[in-house]
Amino acid sequence: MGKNTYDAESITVLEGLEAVRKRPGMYIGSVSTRGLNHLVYEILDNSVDEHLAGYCTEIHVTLEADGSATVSDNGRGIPVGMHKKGISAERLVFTTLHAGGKFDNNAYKTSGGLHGVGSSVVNALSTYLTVRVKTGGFIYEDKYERGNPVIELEKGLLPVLGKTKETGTWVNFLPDDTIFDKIRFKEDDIKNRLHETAYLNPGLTIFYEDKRKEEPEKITFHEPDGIIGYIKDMNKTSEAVHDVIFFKGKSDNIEIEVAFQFINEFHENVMGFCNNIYTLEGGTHITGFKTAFTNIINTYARELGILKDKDQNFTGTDVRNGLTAVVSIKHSDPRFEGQTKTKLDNQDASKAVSKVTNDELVRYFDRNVEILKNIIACAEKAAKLRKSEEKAKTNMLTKQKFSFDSNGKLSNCESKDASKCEIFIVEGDSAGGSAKMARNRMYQAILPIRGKILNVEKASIDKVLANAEIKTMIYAFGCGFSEGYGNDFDITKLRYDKIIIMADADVDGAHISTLLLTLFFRFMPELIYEGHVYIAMPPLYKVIPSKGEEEYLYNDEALEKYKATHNVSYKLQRYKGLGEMDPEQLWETTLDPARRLLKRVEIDDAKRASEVTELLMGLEVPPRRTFIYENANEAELDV
Ligand code: TTJ
Repeated sequence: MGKNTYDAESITVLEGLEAVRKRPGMYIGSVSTRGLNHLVYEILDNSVDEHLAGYCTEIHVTLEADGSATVSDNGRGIPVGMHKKGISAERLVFTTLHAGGKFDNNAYKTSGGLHGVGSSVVNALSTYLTVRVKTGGFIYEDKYERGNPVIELEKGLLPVLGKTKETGTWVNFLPDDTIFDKIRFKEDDIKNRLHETAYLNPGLTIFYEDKRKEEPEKITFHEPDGIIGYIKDMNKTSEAVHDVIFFKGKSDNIEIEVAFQFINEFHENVMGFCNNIYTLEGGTHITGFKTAFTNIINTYARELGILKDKDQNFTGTDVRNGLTAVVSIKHSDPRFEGQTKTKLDNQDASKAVSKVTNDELVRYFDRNVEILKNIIACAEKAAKLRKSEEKAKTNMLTKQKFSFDSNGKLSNCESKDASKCEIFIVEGDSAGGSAKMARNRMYQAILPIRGKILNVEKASIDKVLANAEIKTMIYAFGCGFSEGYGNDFDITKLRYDKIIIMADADVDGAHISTLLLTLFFRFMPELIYEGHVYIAMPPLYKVIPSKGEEEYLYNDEALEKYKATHNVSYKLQRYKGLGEMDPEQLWETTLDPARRLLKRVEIDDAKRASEVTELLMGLEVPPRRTFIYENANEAELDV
């Protein structure tokens, strides 16, 4: 008996999945909670694809009491029959990288970014995974452990559990705790994702259940109004300028749907989707929409005499002032590029979206001139503000020189190699002084910022920008700043790989971090998207035992653990602030890359970022604190 083909096939399969286990980050982005949640989305996307193909109306997503997750649908069921070379089609789906598209001729198969990498990746990263398929009158079952099938097939057929008249697919899996930092799914992200999926698929109902809770939580996500409902929901606490406007159309075989609404606020939120994939970095569909929108508004503004001959056109940012929009397209062959592979790259999408937007909006605005005038008024307000800000910027640039040492604040590092340099933004002059003495001068720059800055927190952003310390900071980074993604901001000029906020673990510290993060979100979002912003986590305690080593403890959990595991008397020193540490202690605990604890500020997507910005910029204090603390908890550990 030679090597049969089945064996040969399984060997390549296992080699493939072994690669996934070796470098999970390459397949799911990271092994943080974010990567963990991606496992659910990865499986979910298959059911959504079945819905898009027209065969599935209900999906259940359950976070099970044992920590596993189950996704099931009422679609046709993954084919269980024999595929090529004696392997069941279902097994190929779960054991071959990128097997997804081979079995369905679904035109909307997703293929972007972290999505669509295949159920086999989930399988490889799961302690166990069980599949049940209802099809052709029977229920079949298959099981895997760490990606390996554990059931031996008889004549290539899956075991039958029973009979049924229904069809569908059911998948239950437990993420592997030797791969992921933590294996507790984060329900808020999952709920948001399910809700978003429901908005994008108005014919779909998603039943969510969290059985990990004592009292299981159940939510049904069904949004028959689709993206119109999405816009309404996002704007529900704002003052709307008009009812949500919706249009759709098809051009060049690309389906386009747009919903938008202006609100009386000074910011924009334009979200793009391609085949239901959220495109954080935008791309051609968004460009097409924006280009058409800017042209239309300027053309009408001139026709209506709102812009006179001598007036300049409104800028794109002007015409989107107060705009909330969702641009959702379906493309048969989407390509994604960019830092996080979330930027749509298909050139035809730009033209198609532009054309449909132009045709449909002209038709709409011709019939609704009053609404059009109100929308143009939003652009006028923005243009006015922009002109005054431009003046402020030029003043700022000409009035003061920004050599780093001009105000004696920044102690820059010696190295010019940005990939190795870090800048610590330190709350308070005394901690700043210690940090300057303690630092590694070669690679660590220190910029002290005084608490006094808090006074400008509620001020308008141009006042914030006029603040000398903030200016020093922006110039130290070297990238300039801009409102909106892209524009004047040039991340390639960034002088530091890590921007580390170092503030006390008290309310004032939280405030200063808040202000800085707000500033970054609004003017330098790429710093956050590209993972350059960190929060230093100084220790809360130092324990000095009667015998044995002294230890720094970074949170109350660690203290509890220490108490539980050490049976000696000890002195407990509690740090109230960074200022209490001498330079040596500061180095040991907070500056030394080998020993410190940093949390990376990570934002799941621009939507969340803009919500956060609103939260942060708003005047209510309580929700803001929640953000800081929550964010600190979920942030990634830098090692
Ligand atoms: C493919 O074309 C033939 C009929 O069935 C189609 C199919 O595979 N449908 C399908 C797959 N529905 N649901 C899935 C699916 C569901 C989950 C939860 C997980 C996976 C990997 C696939």
